[in-house]
Amino acid sequence: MTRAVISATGLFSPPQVIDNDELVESFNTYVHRYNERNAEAIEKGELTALEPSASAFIEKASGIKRRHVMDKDGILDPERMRPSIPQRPNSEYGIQCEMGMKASREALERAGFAASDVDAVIVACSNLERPYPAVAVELQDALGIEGFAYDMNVACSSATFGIQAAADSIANGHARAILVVSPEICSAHLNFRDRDSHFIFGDACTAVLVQAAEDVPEGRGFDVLGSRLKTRFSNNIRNNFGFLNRADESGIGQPDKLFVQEGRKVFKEVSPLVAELIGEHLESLGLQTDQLRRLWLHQANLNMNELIAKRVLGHEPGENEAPVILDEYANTSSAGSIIAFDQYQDDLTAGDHGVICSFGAGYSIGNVVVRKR
Ligand code: CO8
Repeated sequence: MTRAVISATGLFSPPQVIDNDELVESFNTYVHRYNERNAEAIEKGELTALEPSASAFIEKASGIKRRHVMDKDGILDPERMRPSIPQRPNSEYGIQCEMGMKASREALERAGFAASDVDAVIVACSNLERPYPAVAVELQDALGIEGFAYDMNVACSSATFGIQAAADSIANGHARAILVVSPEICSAHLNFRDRDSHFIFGDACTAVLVQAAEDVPEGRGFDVLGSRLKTRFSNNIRNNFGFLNRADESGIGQPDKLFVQEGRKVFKEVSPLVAELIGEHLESLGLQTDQLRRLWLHQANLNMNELIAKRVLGHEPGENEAPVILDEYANTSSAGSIIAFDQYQDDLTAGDHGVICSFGAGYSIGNVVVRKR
């Protein structure tokens, strides 16, 4: 069986940034206008007045200070509160394909590997701009790759599930080099009028180049020692947007066609599952937790990551033991743990072990144990 190696990663982060104060100002303007417009109904008890948001709450509850987005103006306009991303003509590459090209080219450049030598593309993310043709096939075309491509969606765990799919294809001899690309435009599926969640997400695209070990020079990349996936059904993170919406007019425009969650329940239910799965996976590979140099965890909530890291490591995580990138990027769904991996790996030396672990909607958990080459 051929072992898989993560030979390089790439990141595209949109240049437009919204900090908490800007986001809260827009939200609170919306709240003020809503309460004024509905003052009479609120007075009569027919409607409930909306509560304002607060930057201090956002940073304390989540660790998020700012987020990169594809369109700042549309999101911050209190009369709009969603990005403006016009549909492109079919003759042009789509926006997720374009994000994927940028991240993939960075990964290929870092690996010193030609796009024409890649055998397959997996686009793995939470929201795809259309059902078909697959964004992955479009990206394959844009990069000049022969072979095959497909899209997959396991929400926050898409990238780690994609890495396992790539490693399996390599092990089975179906391909020797696969790009796993996660173009996440979370801002387009976020309800910026919902106080509980308007601050959570940002946009980003990551690319992971997975290759057959024999093709990667010694000293480059990370051996994939194993991966473990787990899913358990839950309605606590849900999005009811889909092609059947137009067959039921009563639902169109409802908030549940965007991201909804019971954040506190997610926190409580998912954290122990994740810690348990990482522990069991390491044990099955004959590894002790004190051999771990790094945990690149899903980036949804700072407090959640600290709790999981403490449970796995048996002590408070030291500096960079479980790096957090939420302050700069917010939750970028499946791209989050890969951004952490991309940005916090240069100090590792050959033989160091680490874990890339995603968790979220489904519920879904994807764990990949790696060793620096
Ligand atoms: N400003 C001020 N106060 C607020 C605000 C706000 N914006 N929002 C809530 N509050 C208040 C509440 O009213 C409440 O007040 P009170 O105590 O008086 O009732 C108080 O603050 C506490 O509220 P919560 O209990 O809701 O706050 P938490 O401490 O639980 O923090 C979080 C909320 C940050 C949402 C937290 O629960 C969390 O992060 N949980 C984990 C969630 C998680 O991991 N989710 C996974 C995300 S899913 C994913 O990653 C990918 C999904 C697919 C992508 C979709 C793309 C869009």
